[in-house]
Amino acid sequence: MKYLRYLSLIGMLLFIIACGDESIQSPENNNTNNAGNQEEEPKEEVIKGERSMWVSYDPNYKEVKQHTSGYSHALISWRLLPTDPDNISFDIYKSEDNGQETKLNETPIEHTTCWADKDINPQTTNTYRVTISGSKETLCEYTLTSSMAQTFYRAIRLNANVPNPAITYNANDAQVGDLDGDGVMEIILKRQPYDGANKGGWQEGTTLLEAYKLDGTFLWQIDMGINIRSGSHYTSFIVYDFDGDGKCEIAFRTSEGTKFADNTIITAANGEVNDYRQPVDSPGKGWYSGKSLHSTHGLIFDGPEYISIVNGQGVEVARTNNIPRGGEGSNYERAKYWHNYWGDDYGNRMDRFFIGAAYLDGIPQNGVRKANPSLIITRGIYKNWQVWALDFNGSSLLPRWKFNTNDKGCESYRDMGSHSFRVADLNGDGYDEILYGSAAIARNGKGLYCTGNGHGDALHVGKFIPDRSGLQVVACFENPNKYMNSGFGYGCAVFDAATGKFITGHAGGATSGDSGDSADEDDEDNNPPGDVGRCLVADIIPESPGHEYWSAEASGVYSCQTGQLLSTTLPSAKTGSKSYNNAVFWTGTLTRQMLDDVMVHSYTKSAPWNMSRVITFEKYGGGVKSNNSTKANPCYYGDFLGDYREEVIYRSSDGLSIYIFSTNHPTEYRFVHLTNDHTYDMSQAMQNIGYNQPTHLGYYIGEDEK
Ligand SMILES: [Ca+2]
Ligand SMILES: [Ca+2]
Ligand SMILES: [Ca+2]
Ligand SMILES: [Ca+2]
Repeated sequence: MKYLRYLSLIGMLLFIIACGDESIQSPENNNTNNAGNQEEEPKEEVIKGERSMWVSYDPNYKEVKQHTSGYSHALISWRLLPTDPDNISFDIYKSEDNGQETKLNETPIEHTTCWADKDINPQTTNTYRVTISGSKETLCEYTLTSSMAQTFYRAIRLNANVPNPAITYNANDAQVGDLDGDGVMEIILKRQPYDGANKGGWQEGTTLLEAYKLDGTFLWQIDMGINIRSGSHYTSFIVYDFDGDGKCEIAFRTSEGTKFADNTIITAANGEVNDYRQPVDSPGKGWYSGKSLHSTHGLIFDGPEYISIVNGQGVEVARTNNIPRGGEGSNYERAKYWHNYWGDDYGNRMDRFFIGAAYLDGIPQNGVRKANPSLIITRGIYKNWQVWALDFNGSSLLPRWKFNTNDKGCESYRDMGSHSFRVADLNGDGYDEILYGSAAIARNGKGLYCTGNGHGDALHVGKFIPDRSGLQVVACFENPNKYMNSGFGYGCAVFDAATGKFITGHAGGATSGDSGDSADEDDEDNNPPGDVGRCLVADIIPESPGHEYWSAEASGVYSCQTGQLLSTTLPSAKTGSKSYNNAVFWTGTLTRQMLDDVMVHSYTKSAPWNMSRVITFEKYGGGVKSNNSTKANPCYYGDFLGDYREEVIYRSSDGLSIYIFSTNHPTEYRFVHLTNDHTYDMSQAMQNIGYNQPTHLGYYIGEDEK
C-alpha cells in the first residue's frame, strides 16, 4: 500500500529526528493564536516525522439519535510534533479517484491539526494530503477507499489459528507500540481463555499475546502456556523500547511451556514441559490455614517462574527469574511462609504480579530520550510486596535494585499496594518514581513516602490543579481501618505527588471492626463497609477551576483545588448508573468525557446531539464488548492516531475482530501528540497493569484555561 510505504519513509526520518537534539516547544505553547501570518514565506525546511494521519468517517452517523456520531463529514487529522514551530500552519488537499487535486482550506489551518470535509463522497477513493501552509511538499497523506468508508471503525480480524479451536480466546487488554521501527504503531493484544482474576478453578486454555499491524496484518503469536494462570492479576505485559533502538520489546511472566513466536518453548532441563497446575481433586484449601476463597484447582504453586523479554518479532531475547514465591520444605511449611509473608496460603495474594517501565536515569525531555527506561516488576499487594528494577542491555536483564517491605525500615509500607502501579516523575526532579498505591518508591529503590491509607483499586497521577506546583494524585481506598487510622481519614483523597501530603478528600466510613486482614478483604463480591472501590478525576465542569474528582461513594463531584462539593449529580451514562472508570478526550472541548463500558458521555450536554450521550460504540458493526467486568474498559485507549484526541480499541461482540475507533468531532484546539508528554506516555503504556487505569497528562488542560 502506498500509504504504508510512505509511512515507512517518514518513520525512518522520525527515528533520525528523535535521536537529534532539536530545539523543542513546550506542550503548553501549542494552543497559541497565530493569526495574521498568512502571507509569511513558507519555511524552507519541512518538518518531517510520523504524523499518524487518519480519516474518520461515519456512514451511519444519523442512524440512531445520540448513539451514532451525528456528524456527516469526514474528519481528517494528523499529529502536531514537538519539533513543529509555534506558528506552523497547514494546508490540506483532496483528490477523488486519483483525479485533479483541490485545496480544501481557504485560509491556513493554524489552530487545529484536523479538517472536517463536509463534501466527502464516500463512494469514491479520497486521498488527502497535508502540507505546511504555502508549501507544496507533502507532510502526510492518507487514502480512504470506498470500502474503508463503509465502517466508522477499522476492523482487525483476529488470527483464527489458536492452540485449541474449541476454546474462545477473548480479546482482552491491548497495547500499541512500534515493533519494527518504521514509526507506525502495531497492536499487541492479549487473548485470554477465561477471566481467572480472584477465582480458582482452571478451565482449559492458555493466554496468548498476538501482534497485528494497523492494516490488520497478523504478525505473530506467543502462547504463555499451561503454567501461567489466566486473569488480570497474573498476565500483565509491557510494550516499550527498553534498549533505545527504536523498536519496542514486550516483557511478561513466563514458565515452562511458554511458546514464543519462533516456536521456541521453555522446557525443563530434560526438554519436557511439566504441568504444575493443581489437579481437579486438589483440596481447595490453604495448605497451612485450611481456609480458602476459592477452589485451588488449576492454580500454580510450584515450578519455575521467569520474566521474559521478546523483541518486535516475538522472539525471546532475555530471561531472568521472577520475584520468587519463597518458602522451603514441605507444602505445609511453604504455605505457612506464604501465609505469613504474602497474606494468605491459597494462591491469591502471592500470585499478584505486575510489570511496567520507569525512567530511573532521567525522563525524556519533550520526547527526546536521555537514558533507557528500566523494567519494573512487582509481586504482592495486601501484606508484603516487592518491587524489582531490572535493566535490559539488548541481550540480558540485569538486576538494578530490589525493594521488599519485609526489609528493616520498610515495614510501614506493608499493606499499601494497589491493583496497579503508576510511574511518573512524582517530585519533578527529572527522574521517575514508582507509586504503588499508598507508597512511593524513589529511583534508587528506597522508600520515598507512604501515606498510610492502605490498599485501593484506583490510582491517578497527573496535573489536576493548575496553580499548584508539580503533580497530584487522586486515589480511593478499600480498608477504613487503614485510611481512618493511619491515613488521611477519607476513602477518596487528593494528595501531593512529590510529598504524599494531603490536599483534600471525601467519603469514608466507620471502621469495619475486623483486623483488616480478613479473608474476604479482596473478595470483589463482598466489599466491606467503607470500601471506596473506584474514583476518577477529570475536568468535567467547565466553569470550576481545576479538575473535578468523584468516587464510587456517590456523594457528589468535588473540586481538586478547593475541596468544595460542586454537584451532587455524578456522571452517569444511563439512568441509575454511575461512571468512574475512564476519562477520554473525544469531543474536542477542553473538558474530558467519560469512557465507560461501550460508550462515551459528557457531564454537560455535548455536540452534535446536544445530549450528554456522545456515542455508543455498541451501535456499530454488530456491537462491541468491554473488558474486565465492572472495570468495563476497552482493550486499549490513548492518542496514537491523528490529532490529540484519544482512539479506542474494542473487541467485537462476535469475538472475531477488534475495532479501532477514532473521533470525528471537530475541535478548535491543537496539542502536540499526547504521548510526547511523559506522564501521559507512562499512563498509556501501563494502563493495562492489573485493574486498568485511565490516561492522564502531566500538564494542565482544562476548559477554565481557555
Ligand atoms: Ca511499526
Ligand atoms: Ca528496543
Ligand atoms: Ca522524580
Ligand atoms: Ca489521536
